Amino acid sequence: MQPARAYIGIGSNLGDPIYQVRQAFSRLGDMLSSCCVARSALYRSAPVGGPPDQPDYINAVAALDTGLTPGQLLAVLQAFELAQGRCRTVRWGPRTLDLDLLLYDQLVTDEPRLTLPHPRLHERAFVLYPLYDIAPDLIIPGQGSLRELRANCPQHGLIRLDSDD
Ligand code: PH2
Ligand code: MG
Ligand code: MG
Repeated sequence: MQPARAYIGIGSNLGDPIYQVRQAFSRLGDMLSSCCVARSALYRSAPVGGPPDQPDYINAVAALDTGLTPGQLLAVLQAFELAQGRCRTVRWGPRTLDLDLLLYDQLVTDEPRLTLPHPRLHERAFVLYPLYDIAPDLIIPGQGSLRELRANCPQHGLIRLDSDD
């Protein structure tokens, strides 16, 4: 069977976020039945939503070619979050690691545990800008071209970090 192309949004704002995101890249690179084919730059931004007074986030996006189903992939991502100390308490509260399945090929689904494309992907600068780094020609089902979505999304202070930051 042909592998699927999946895009994973990575976010952290606790426990040395740059380290957490690099660790996540490394775990995604070592996954069974999957191959990490692209990694974006790292970006820093103020928290969007959630409780006030959270630290800034570091975000990035990775592309995987995977033989896993969306459900299997989600389970692996959640295991990686737990392995990096994620506790689920406050919605949109601070976290050591958040791994969001953004897209799985052009699949559209709305199940209790998984909505694809990710429901807020199209309005979040901290997802659109790193995603554009690695897949500028992408079409987001139901939303249109990534190029246009990004062009219409203000950066809101999003800062692209140099690779040796
Ligand atoms: N994730 C959230 C809520 N707010 N803000 C930024 N800047 N980056 C995130 O990854 C983020 C957020 C919920 O997942
Ligand atoms: Mg998230
Ligand atoms: Mg999440």
